[in-house]
Amino acid sequence: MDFLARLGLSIPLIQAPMAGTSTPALAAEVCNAGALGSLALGALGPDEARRQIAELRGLTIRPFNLNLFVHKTPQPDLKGETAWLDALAPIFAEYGARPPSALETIYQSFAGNAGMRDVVMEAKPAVVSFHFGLPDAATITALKQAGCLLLGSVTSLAEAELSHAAGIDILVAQGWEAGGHRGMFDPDAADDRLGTFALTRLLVRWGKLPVIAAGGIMDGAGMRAVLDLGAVAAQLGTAFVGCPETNADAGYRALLDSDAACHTVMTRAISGRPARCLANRFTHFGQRTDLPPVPAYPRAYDAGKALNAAAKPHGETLYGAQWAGQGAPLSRAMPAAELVARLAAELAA
Ligand code: FMN
Repeated sequence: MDFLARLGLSIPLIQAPMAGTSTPALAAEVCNAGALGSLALGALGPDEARRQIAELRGLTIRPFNLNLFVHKTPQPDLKGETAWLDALAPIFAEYGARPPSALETIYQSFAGNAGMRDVVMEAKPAVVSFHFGLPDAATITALKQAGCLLLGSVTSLAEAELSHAAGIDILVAQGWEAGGHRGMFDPDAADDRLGTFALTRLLVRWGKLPVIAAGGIMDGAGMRAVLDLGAVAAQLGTAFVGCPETNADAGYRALLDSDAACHTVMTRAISGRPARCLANRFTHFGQRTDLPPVPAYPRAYDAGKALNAAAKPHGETLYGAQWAGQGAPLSRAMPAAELVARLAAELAA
């Protein structure tokens, strides 16, 4: 399959979906500049998802990607979650606050989610991508019959094999360098922590599906490198965080733009799943060795978001989910259309 021709792209570039950070405006600018823009629907319910899709459609007529989280639905664990909240309580207290009395499952998985399935089937986007796992066979069949190209994030050959067997069209090979949540299907399984370079090459040599490389790619040279490894395109997340079109707040932008960007940490403490974040007070807390187990995703994120909300009014922005990949020091804050044009020029140079 000719990925670029099928989607009419002029550059082999995908703006990564970034729940909480990417916006319809960002995706539209990227699409209009000739790359593939993505809307992250993973943390949204059907009403807000419909609203964002309509906003995007109002800003571009070009193909776009809708992204969904397909994680296992967590079981509440009152005892374990109380222990976690007790461990966080002293930090909340520093800001005159208390942790939530109990954790909630703050958003639903796409697995078995009829409401979100309706949203995506109505929208019939050119591309649908999955993170954390795969939907059931009936959903995959329905989306393919609707003409959607299906992308699945994978972090290993085993996940690639599952994706291939399920009917996924293209793999997004997410390396250990990548910013944001690691797409591994089972966050408790052993993780070989394959880097983007090794994983991309492994999956290209395996040869069953086209590969999009993701993780640590920040400029045209990085894109060229993964194309040379055999990828059909590069998916960049961190590179777009500093664009004015994102929802990143001032604290996140400032940290990304500082020497602190040289330090990122893979942590579960913020959300309950491994995710790469700029080193901050939350990742530092997560590195303590005396903590109880972090509750399941996304229940732990309920407390993580509450802590950030408690600290921010006091001027403390370092409890945010400031996701970024290892390439963060290479980030360039500029409008998305300019960034896409810059990447295209660098790639062509
Ligand atoms: N991937 C998803 O599939 N869905 C998401 O909602 C999502 N949110 C992210 C949020 C942020 C702020 C970042 C930086 C990444 C996110 N990712 C998400 C991961 C990206 O798809 C991609 O794997 C990663 O950005 C690639 O690494 P890079 O950040 O070094 O470019």
